[in-house]
Amino acid sequence: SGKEKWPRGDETVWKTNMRGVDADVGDITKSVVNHVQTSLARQAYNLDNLGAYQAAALSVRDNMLVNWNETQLHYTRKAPKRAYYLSLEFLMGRTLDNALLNLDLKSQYKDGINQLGFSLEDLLEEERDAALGNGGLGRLAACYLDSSASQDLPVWGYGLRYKYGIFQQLISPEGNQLEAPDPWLDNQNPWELPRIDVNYEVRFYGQSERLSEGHGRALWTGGQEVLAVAYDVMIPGCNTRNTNNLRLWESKPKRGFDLNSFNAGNYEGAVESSNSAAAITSVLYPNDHTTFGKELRLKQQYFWTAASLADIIRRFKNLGKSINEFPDYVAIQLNDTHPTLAIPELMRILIDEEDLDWNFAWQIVTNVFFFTNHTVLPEALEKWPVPLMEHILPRHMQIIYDIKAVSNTNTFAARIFLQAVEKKFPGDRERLARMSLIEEGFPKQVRMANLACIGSRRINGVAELHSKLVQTTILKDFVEFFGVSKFGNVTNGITPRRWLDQCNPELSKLISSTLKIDKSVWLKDLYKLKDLVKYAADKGFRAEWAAIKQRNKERLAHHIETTLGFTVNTNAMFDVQIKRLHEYKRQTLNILGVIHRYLELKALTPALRKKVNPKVVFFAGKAAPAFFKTIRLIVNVARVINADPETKDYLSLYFLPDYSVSLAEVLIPASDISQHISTAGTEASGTSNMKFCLNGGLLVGTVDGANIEIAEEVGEENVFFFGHLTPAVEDLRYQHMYHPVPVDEACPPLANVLNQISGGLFGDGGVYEPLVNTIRQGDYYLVTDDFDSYIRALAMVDEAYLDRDEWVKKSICTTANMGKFSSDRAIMDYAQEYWNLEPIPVGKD
Ligand code: NBX
Repeated sequence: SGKEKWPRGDETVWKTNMRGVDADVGDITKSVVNHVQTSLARQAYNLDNLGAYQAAALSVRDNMLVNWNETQLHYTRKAPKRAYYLSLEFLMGRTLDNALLNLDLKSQYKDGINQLGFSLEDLLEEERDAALGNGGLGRLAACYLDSSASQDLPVWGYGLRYKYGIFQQLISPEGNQLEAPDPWLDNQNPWELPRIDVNYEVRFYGQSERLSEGHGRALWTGGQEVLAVAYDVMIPGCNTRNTNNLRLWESKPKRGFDLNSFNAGNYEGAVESSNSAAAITSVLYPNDHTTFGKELRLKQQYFWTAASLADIIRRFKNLGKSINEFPDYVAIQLNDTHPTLAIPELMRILIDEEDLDWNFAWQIVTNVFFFTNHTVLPEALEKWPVPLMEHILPRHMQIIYDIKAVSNTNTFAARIFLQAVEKKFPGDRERLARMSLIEEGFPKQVRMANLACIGSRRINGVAELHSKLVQTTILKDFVEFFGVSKFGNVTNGITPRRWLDQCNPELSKLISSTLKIDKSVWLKDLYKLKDLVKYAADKGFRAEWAAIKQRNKERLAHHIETTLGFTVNTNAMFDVQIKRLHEYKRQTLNILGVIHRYLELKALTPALRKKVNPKVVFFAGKAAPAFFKTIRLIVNVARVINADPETKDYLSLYFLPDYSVSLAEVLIPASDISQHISTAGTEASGTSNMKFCLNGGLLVGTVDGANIEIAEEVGEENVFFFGHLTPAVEDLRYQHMYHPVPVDEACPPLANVLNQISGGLFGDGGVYEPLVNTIRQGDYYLVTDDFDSYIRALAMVDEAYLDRDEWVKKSICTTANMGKFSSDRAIMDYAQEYWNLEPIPVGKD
């Protein structure tokens, strides 16, 4: 009962026994040894690196928990408005190093671990990546959690606890991608806290019966009920006690198994329903940009949004406020359309369970949700077949039809849109059809972007150009309907904690000592880096800067040598393209450029070749099945080039398998240049471009996504731009269609490259025929149209690299001007311009 004394027992006993954060080495070794003995039940004399890592992790976790508990208590007492980041993907990577740095305990743990006979660096390598994401969208969510905690903002993440994260990529001897499961939880995960007591029932299938005419209540019964169980992951802020939470849901059968079947001796039937419940959170879908029509994926989306909303509403109700104050206490960010079912789900709760009137419920809903779009590629816009939705979520399908009817005829629509449309475009039925939540066809489909757009308070894109394109293409009708103020831009950002301090410790140290400020200051105000510009003129500083880049290249070479057995030439320029493989990202342009460079080298005399700057090209990235051929080509080109005695000192090429956050942390600090070469208008933002530049790598790129804003900040003289601009892209595609020009005429050097591939220079040319023909025919992503200008940009890179002093200046000025791209800036934008959220620092009042 509420009158119970709390805490129970003797309050002073509680207080004197509450632990704080371990500050000195003695406390740390004691806590690690304690975990070895008790949590792991192991002995000091047969402890391996994995065991020592686990004990160290548990000890660090204890320290995080002290702060986590304090933070949650503080938030509960202060009862501020909170924001929730709903993302089907969180690509967290490793935790231990990041936690040690954010808690400022790294040097103490280093000493303590040393005293116990281990090396902290070795232990860090024992940790498996948490890879619950495909690429940029999932990693962005992870950076945003770090920035929310670091700026004391009361933000929680909600996602799914997949048993298997993104697949492990293997490359077969022929160069094909092979996929293996990622059993990341097999060694146990010290970073998650199971909350068996926090669970919700989620219904699927069944019947929905309307209880009144029109848009009133309904009763949804029957079907299958699945249990959602919470697992909490602590998110420590940098240099603050604020520690936020990422809550991941696991699906479980509601009852262990079906007792009737079990009693009847039908053991398999008895576990069947438990298997289907567990399947919901078993695996992350590995496709980026398309995964539609799959029943299990739809079930994942609903399972996760229903459990998260139930949890958010329960927390809100504990405040004792009336439901109409919900938008004053809760903001929910929808990371792409994947959580859009939260909109009809909140309607269902408000109407069917809270008994609110339809219009009132809709007013609450449209003040709670915010929607971020991450792509304008038309094939990537999520749609669900109406029959599938009706089957799995009958009540939500009714609500979607109600929203459709009401939003097209009711107050706001009629007043603002329909009348205006009638006046401006009498009888414009096409416009209504485009804006409808339902796409006509066989079958009819629900358009999730339209639903997210109608149901949200504000909508944003992820870089200036992208946000413009969202407003002028896919959501144009909605801008004309709602007015432009509902639409905005928040340019993406990256956390400088992981993407500089953690992955490039030497550079971080040099920055702090040069600027004469503690790293905790500039890491939380990245604009401070600007002061580095004046040191670009300092020869000694440039030498140190260049030496760090060199050591990072050696670190990468060492990593490759020990994991893959290749010896990499560290005197070469390192040129890196690492990202998901996708046609629009144009890894093909890069590999065709490499072949072109190889053919040119072959044509030189040995004496002239000696004047060429050596270059090593790195690729990494996982592919959806449609793009396997590109990997195969890269691997087979590498095989030929790396074995050619005439050229191998001047050009070599590596495809590094199984790209991950941890691999990125080694590659990025080692790059001289990196490639971000999407067809203009197709890459919404890109975020690795920011990571490379922050680490002093220069950018080769198209005028696309956040490349544009990076060039604005660092100066166009420090970026190697090439290619057609966005407005030209459509015209070129039109020309391809109606006035095709053969590639031999359009671009002879490219035609030569394609002929060499077909001719078998890299093994059976027939294998690559589909890929090569796509380009010969003038491909949709304009490889032919951009090839010449791409080759010229790379020639300019070579020329600039010859003047090493100038190059290092460019590198310094690039890092110095990356302040804008801290995810702290981005998340503060969301907090102020979207969520209306205040920082709630722990222990400061
Ligand atoms: O989101 C990416 C964009 O392509 C990048 O330009 C952008 O920088 C980044 C962050 O805003 N999108 C992305 O990574 N999408 C997915 O991974 C994805 C995964 C599943 C799915 C659709 C998209 N069904």
